[in-house]
Amino acid sequence: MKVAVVGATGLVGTKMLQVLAERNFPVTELVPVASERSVGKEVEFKGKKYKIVSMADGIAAKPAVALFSAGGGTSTEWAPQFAAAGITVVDNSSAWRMDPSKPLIVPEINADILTTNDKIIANPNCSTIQMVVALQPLHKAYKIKRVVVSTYQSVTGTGVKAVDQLMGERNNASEYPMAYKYPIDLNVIPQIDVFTDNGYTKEEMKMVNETKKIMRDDNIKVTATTVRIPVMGGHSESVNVEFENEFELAEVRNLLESAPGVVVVDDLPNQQYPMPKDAHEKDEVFVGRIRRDETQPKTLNMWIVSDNLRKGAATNAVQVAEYLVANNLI
Ligand code: 2RA
Repeated sequence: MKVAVVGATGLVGTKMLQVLAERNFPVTELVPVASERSVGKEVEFKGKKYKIVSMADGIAAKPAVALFSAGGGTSTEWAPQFAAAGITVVDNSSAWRMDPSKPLIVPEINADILTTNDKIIANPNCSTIQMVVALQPLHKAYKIKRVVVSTYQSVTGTGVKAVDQLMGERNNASEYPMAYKYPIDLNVIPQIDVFTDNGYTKEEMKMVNETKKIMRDDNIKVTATTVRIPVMGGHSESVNVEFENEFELAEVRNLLESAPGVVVVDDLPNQQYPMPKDAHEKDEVFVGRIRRDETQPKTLNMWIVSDNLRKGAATNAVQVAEYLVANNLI
């Protein structure tokens, strides 16, 4: 199968190439696509070098599927043109996520809604994906009323420039780019993306809105505070969940242990809990610190960590493509 990766030189695009190779996605020919300034450069895939081509040449190559991670503006302009040429797009930007005519997919949860008519499929925001993978089995069992989440997000979610800022600051480099308004090393920035009229950031509202769409339940209330921290391996989340129905902690643990894509790391005597440095380069969502919120009934606290470039972006997109292949949808 001919596969295009659009935005092939970015952090997520590079990870998409790595994940496609690792998971042995049936790529017969790779079409790496990037902005004009990268056209002609080469990327390596499974030991072979491929020349980066322009958007127009990417469409002309007629891949069966195109994995996009090139930003919202590029997706808004180009995803419909790929789709019009019969190419199925899995898009990692926020451009199509809340469009009611476009599916927003986490394969463990709602890939069953996909049909051959879906030519633009949205990949959710990284911090949403890891949270819903852990919430879904608990929602099925106890019905979620309300979620209060605070995030601790890796600089890799911003991109190469933010990694360069963090390392530049840490190494006292004479010059480095500023991805953020403030220093990030030895700091914590309680702002991810721009502010909206209600005082929340776009990242926070993504968690609110995308959760309802993916879990197909508009009654789930979510309130979020999203925070950037000087870390690279993955995003962490402190999640407080109130249910309609009573739960047993042992059963919660069992449900999470048997949930697809979830690994429970929760061994207090041995001080075992999920951390970004352990989640780095793993595809699963790690859950620990599972305990009752003792201040009110039917309420749980947990800690969720995942590699945001993998399950939060590239791996999820490749899993969507795998689902499309396995179900003859492309
Ligand atoms: C971030 N949510 O971490 C973004 C990446 N999609 O900033």
